[in-house]
Amino acid sequence: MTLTDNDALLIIDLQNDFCPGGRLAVAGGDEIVPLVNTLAGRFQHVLLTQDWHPEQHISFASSHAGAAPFQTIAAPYGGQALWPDHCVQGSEGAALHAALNAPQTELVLRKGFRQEIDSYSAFLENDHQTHTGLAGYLRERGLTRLFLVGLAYDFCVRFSAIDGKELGFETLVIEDATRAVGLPGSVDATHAALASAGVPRIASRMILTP
Ligand code: VGL
Ligand code: ZN
Repeated sequence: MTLTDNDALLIIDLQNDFCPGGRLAVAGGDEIVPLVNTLAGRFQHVLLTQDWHPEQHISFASSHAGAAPFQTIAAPYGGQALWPDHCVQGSEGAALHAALNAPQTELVLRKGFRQEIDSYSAFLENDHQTHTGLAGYLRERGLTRLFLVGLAYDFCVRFSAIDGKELGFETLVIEDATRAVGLPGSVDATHAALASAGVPRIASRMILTP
């Protein structure tokens, strides 16, 4: 696959709290870092996101009396899964994985910073109305095709990819450069949702082999 100046690698939430030892650890989350670094070296444009929550965020189970992580509550904007406290603004858990090496990264987009709205997607918060600004940025920069990697496949990668596609960007997921949270059924649901949205899952070798 030939990459052009209109292509961007979008690295989703490769942060300590989503890696082993973190507060919302994704199995093998850290394993993808070397591959992400290699991929980043092939792209002319690299962007990344950081999950970036205030204390007492709506998505934290600890913010809701009697609630436990991985339960779903009714938020004003619809169902919201609850998580352990994670990616608190400025904390070590919210920092990018120390081995992530993509110094040419042009944009760091933080999301989920509103107390009352979570944001899995890099484009639209969980109310599906509040924009993060990423679509406007990409359009102004002429970046038309996005390759997604990072964490977690079945949440932030999933919703970012589908919103990107729906907002008019050609969007692909490099599946071996992701890892999943893996709640019951979440990986299969993600495969199906990406397929019906027209987001291909590709292997990193399609980028890395000439
Ligand atoms: C994520 C759950 C909560 C993710 C973020 O990055 O996939 N998952 N916050
Ligand atoms: Zn989060």
